Amino acid sequence: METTIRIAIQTKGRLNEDSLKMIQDAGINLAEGKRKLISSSNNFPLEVLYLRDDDIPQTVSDGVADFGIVGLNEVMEKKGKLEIIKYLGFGKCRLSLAIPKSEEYTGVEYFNNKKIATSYPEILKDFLKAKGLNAEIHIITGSVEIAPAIGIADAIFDIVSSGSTLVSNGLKEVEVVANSEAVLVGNHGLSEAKKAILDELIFRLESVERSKGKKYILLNAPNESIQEIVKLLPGMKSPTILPLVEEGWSSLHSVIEEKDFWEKIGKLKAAGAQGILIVPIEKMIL
Ligand code: PRT
Ligand code: ZN
Repeated sequence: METTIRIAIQTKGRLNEDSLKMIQDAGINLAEGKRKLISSSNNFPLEVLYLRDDDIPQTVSDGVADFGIVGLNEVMEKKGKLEIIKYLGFGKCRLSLAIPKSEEYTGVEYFNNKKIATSYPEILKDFLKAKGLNAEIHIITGSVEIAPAIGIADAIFDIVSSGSTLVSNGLKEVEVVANSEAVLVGNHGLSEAKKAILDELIFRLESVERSKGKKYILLNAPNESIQEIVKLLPGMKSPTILPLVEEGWSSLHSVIEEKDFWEKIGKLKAAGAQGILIVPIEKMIL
C-alpha cells in the first residue's frame, strides 16, 4: 500500500480556516464535507483528521496522526512529547497574567499568595517556579476572564490577542509569559517514507511563504535609466532586462516587497520608468 501521512487539524475554531488554507495553498486538494471526521486528497498522499484542538497533541504523540496543527500554547501545556517542525505564522497570541484594572501593579511579587485562574496550569506553574513565586492555581476551562469579577480568583492567566476581552472584563495585562502561534508538530518516530512526504510538504509551504508580501514588477525604461532603476529594485538575485522593439528602450522584470512599493514608485518614475505593472506572485522557488 502506498504511504499516506495523516495530519490532525481543528474541526472548527480559530485555527481551522488558516490550517485548511495552508494545505490548499500547497496545491493539495481535499474532499469537501464539513462534518466529516477525515478527508483525503486525490493529488497528494495526505489525510486530514478533524479534531478539537485540545485532542490534537495527544493524537499526534500516540501516533494516531503523524502531524498536527495546533497552538504552541497547547504544545507547551502538554509538555514536550512532540517535535515542533514549523512555526506557521498564524493564530498569533500571547499567554499573559492579568489583574483587575483598579489594582496597583508593582511587579511579579504581586502574585505571591494570590489565587490565579487559568486553563494553562502547567505553563503557569513553570513561570511561578522560575520567578520563585508562591501562588495558588485555580484551574477552570472556559470564561477564565470572569473569575476575578465573581470572586473566585484574584488574577487570571489566559490567552490574549487584541486585549479587548480583558478590557471588557475590567482587567489589565501585566505580564506576558509566553508568545504563541500555530505550529506544525509531529511525533519522533517517523518512517523514511513519511519523512519524504513531509519534506515535499515543507518545500511547498516554504515556496508559498517566500512569496508572501512580494510582488512581481514589470516596467519599461530608456536604456540609460536602467542602472539607476536596478539599484532601486534589489529583486531576487538580479533583474531580467529585455530589449523592447522601440530602439533604446528596455523592459525590466523584478520582485519587489509590497510594503516598499508606494515609497519606490515615485523614485522609479523620476528615474524614467513607464508602464509599470505589479502582479501577484503565488509561489517562489529558489
Ligand atoms: O473547539 P476547540 O476546543 O477546538 O477550540 P477552542 O475553543 O478550545 O480554541 P479556539 O478556537 O478558541 O483557539 C484555538 C487556538 O487559537 C488557541 O489554542 C490559540 O493558540 C489560538 N488563539 C489565537 C486564540 C486567540 N488568538 C484568542 N484570542 N485562542 C483563544 N483566544 C481567546 C482568548 O482567550 C480571549 O478569551 O479569545 C478571546 C478574545 O481575545 P482578545 O484578546 O482578542 O479579546
Ligand atoms: Zn479547545
